[in-house]
Amino acid sequence: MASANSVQDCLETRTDVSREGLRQAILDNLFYVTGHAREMAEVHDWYAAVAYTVRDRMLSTWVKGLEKLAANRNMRAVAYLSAEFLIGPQLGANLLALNITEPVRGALSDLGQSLDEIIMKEPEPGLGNGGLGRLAACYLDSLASLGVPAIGYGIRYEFGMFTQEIRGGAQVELSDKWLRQKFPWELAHAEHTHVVGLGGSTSTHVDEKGRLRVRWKPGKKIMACAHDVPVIGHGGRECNVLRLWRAEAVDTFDFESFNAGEYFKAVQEKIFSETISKVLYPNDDRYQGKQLRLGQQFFFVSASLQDMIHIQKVLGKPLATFHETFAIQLNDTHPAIGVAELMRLLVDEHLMDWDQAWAITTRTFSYTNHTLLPEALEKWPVELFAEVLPRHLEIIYEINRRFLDEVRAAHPGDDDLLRRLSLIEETGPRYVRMAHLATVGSQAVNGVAELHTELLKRDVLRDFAVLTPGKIRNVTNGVTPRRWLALCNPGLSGLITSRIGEGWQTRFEDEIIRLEEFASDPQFQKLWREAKHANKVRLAELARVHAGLTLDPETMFDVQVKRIHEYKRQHLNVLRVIALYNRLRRDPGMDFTPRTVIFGGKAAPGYYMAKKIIKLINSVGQTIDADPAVAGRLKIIFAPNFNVRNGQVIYPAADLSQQISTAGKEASGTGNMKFGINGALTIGTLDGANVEMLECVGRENFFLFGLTTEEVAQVKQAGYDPRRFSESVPELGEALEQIASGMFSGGDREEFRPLVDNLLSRDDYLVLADFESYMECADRAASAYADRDNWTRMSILNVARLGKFSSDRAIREYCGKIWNIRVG
Ligand code: 26Q
Repeated sequence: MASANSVQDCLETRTDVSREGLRQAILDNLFYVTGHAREMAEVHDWYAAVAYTVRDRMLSTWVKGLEKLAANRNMRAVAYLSAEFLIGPQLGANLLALNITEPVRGALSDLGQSLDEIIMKEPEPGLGNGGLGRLAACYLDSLASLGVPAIGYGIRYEFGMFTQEIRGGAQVELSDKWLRQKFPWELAHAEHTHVVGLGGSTSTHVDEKGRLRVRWKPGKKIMACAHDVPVIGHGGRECNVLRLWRAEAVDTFDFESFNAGEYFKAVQEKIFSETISKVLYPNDDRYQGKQLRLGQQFFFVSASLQDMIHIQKVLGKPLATFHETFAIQLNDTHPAIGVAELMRLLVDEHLMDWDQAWAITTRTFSYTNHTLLPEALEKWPVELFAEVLPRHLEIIYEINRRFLDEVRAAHPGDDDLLRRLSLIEETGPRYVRMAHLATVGSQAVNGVAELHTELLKRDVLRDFAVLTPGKIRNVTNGVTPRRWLALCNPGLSGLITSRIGEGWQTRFEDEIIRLEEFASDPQFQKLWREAKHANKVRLAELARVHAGLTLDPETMFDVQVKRIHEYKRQHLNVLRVIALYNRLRRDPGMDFTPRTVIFGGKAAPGYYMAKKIIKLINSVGQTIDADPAVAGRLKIIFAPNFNVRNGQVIYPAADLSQQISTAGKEASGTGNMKFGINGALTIGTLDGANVEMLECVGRENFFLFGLTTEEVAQVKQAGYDPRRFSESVPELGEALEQIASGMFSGGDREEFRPLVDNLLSRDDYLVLADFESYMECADRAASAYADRDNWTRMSILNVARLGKFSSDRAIREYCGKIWNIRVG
C-alpha cells in the first residue's frame, strides 16, 4: 500500500495487507480498540475488530483525499446535499474496494472465525427510505471510483429507517437502533462544528459604514457536529468523505439558562437540540408540513454551507469564487432551503451585495427532481416557514420579487404566468413552493429518466421550461455495478470475469456488452443457470433461517421488492396471483410454470392503503399455502424488512423482475436496473427507466404490457370507470369478489373492503384497466421461462446490454452536462 509521510511514522500493523499481517492487526484491534480478550469475543466484537482493521487501511488514502481537495486549488468539487444516504453494510463493500477480501477471510479463518458470518452481523445504517437515498449512495461510490473530488453532506439520524416485522400478516414498525453498538466506520470530528440558528426574529439597522443590514436573532441555536464516513473508490486509490451532521446542544446556551437558575429549561433546550437529528421521516411519497422536518432540512444544509465556506477560506480563496470551488447538487427539494441560506450567508454574514451573491448562488446549485406526484412536491405553509426561518422567508420574498420582475419584463401582461411561476402559492392558504425555489436558484435542473424529464418539462415545470429553455436536462439514473453485481453476486461475477476479464467492474458501460458473444453458448448458458440457481438456494436458505419461510429454488422466482405504494401497484400483482390460483383450482391438470411470487418492501407507517396491501399479500399467501391442490406450483410470500442487505440477496436470485407502475408515475426506478444486471428479465410498463432498459435490451427480451402515459391520460380524460373492467374481465371480477367476500380474511368482509372499494370506485392508478394486458404478458413470461435455453439466452443478453445503467455513466453525465467537471 502506498504510504503518505504521516503514515510512514505509524506502525505497519495498520497498513500491512498480508494474511498474517491482517491476522495480527485484527487481534490488536480486538484487544486495544474494542477491549475484548480473544476468548471472550463475540461475533460483533470480531466485526468491530475487522472493521477497524479495514478502516486503518483506508486512512492514508482518506487523509490524502482531504489533502488533495485542499491542495488542488483549481479543482471543482461536488457537494452532494441529500437528506438521505442509504449506504448499506460497509464491510463487504470496503473489502472489495481495497481488494483484500481473500486475505481477510484467510486471517479470520486462522482465528477460527468466518468472514461471511461476521458480514451478516453488521448492523446496516438505514439512513434513507428507498430509491432516492440509495441513489445518493451509488453516486458517492461512482464519484470516488472515478476520482472526482466530492463530499456527501447529510444527517446522522440516530434512528434510521424502521425495522419491519410481520405479525399476523401486518406490518409492525420497530425502531432502528443502528448506533447501539458503535459505528466503526465513522470518525467524529469535534473540530468541525458549526452553529445553526432556528426561529427568532429579524431586525434592520444601519451599520457603521452606512449600509442597511438585516440581523437575524435566532430563538434557538444548535450545534452541528461532523461525523465522517470514508467513501473509498474501487481499487482503493481515491477516497472521498460522507459528512453527516449530528445535532448537539450549544453549551453556552445551556449555561445562560443554567446561570439564571433555570436548570429545567437548560435541559429542555438540550433535548430539543438533539431532537433535530433524532429520526428519519419514514415517508417517501407524501410531503407533510412537519415543523421538525423543516428544522432538519435547514440544520444540515446550513451546517454544510458553513462548512464549504470554511473550506473556501482554508484554501485561501475569496468568496467571490465560491462557485468555482463547489458544484452543489440538491437531491430533490429536501435541501432546497440552501438557496436562501447561501444568500443569507453571503449577504448578511459576509456583506456581499445582493447581485453578486445571487450570481454566485445560481452558478453553484443544481437540482435533481425525483417525482411528478403532486402530493409529493414539498410546499411549506408560509406561517410555519416564518416561525422556523423568518429571515429566509424574507430572502425568498426578495428572490421572488426580483424573479417575477424579470418575468414581467419578458412577458408583459401575463398575470397568470406570474401566478404559476411564483415561489409562493397564493390560491388559498399561502405556501412556499420548494421546487420553484430550487429551480430559480439553480443553473441546471434534471430529471432522472428520459420519460420523467419530458413529463417534467410538459407538466410540473412547464413554465420554467419555456422561460429558460435548455435549463431542464436529463440524466438517467444508474446503480453501482460494484455493490449491485460484484459484491452481491460473486457467482455470476466470477463467471462474467472468466469470459471478459474484470474490466466491467470499472468500465461497465463499455465492457459488459462483450458478454453478448456468449449468449448462445450452451456451456456458458449452463454455468449461467447454475449461478442463478445457487443464488436462489442462498435466498431460500436465508428466508428459512430468518423468516421461517419455505421457498423452492426449482420454481420460477417472480419478484417485486420496493416501497409499498399504490402507484407501484403491488395490488395488481396480487390480483394476478389470485387469478392464477383460481385457474389452478379449476384445472389442476393444466400446464403451469411452478412459481414463487416474492414481495418485499416497507409501507410508510401512516399510509393506510399500503398497509392493507401488505396484509393482503400475506393473507393470500396463507390461503394458498393451506390449499394442497396448488402445493409445489404456486406460492406467494412476503419477505420482511426489505433493506440494502436483503436486496443484495434478493436481486441476484430473481428470474423475473416486476416493474409494473402506472405509466408516468415512477420517475425512474433503480431496482429495475439491479434486477436486470443480475440476470432477471423484466415484466414492466412503459414507465421511468423501463423505457430506456427496453430500448437497450430490445423488445424481444422484455415483457412489456399496459397503457402508455398518453393512454393513461386519455382514459382519465374520458371519465375512467373501473367497474367496466371488473364486469367485463371475468378473472378480474372474480378475484375482486373473492377478496371482498372474505375468502382471504377468514370470512371477514371488512378487512379488505377499503381496498376493493377504492379499486372499484376510484382506482387512481388504473390497476383494473391494466389487468388484462398484465395477465396476458405474465403468461407469456411464464411460458418463455419453460424454454430454459432461450430464457437463459435472454437473461445473458439483458445483462450484456444494460451497461448504460451503471452509476459511473450517470456520474460522467453529471460531470459533463451539469457540473462542468472534467473526469479522466
Ligand atoms: C419529503 C418531505 C417530508 C418527509 C419526507 C419526504 C420525502 C422523503 C423521501 C419525500 C420523498 C422521498 C424519496 C423519494 C424517492 O425515493 N423517489 C425515488 O427516487 C428514485 C431515484 O431517483 C427514483 O428511481 C424513483 O422512481 C423515485 O420514486
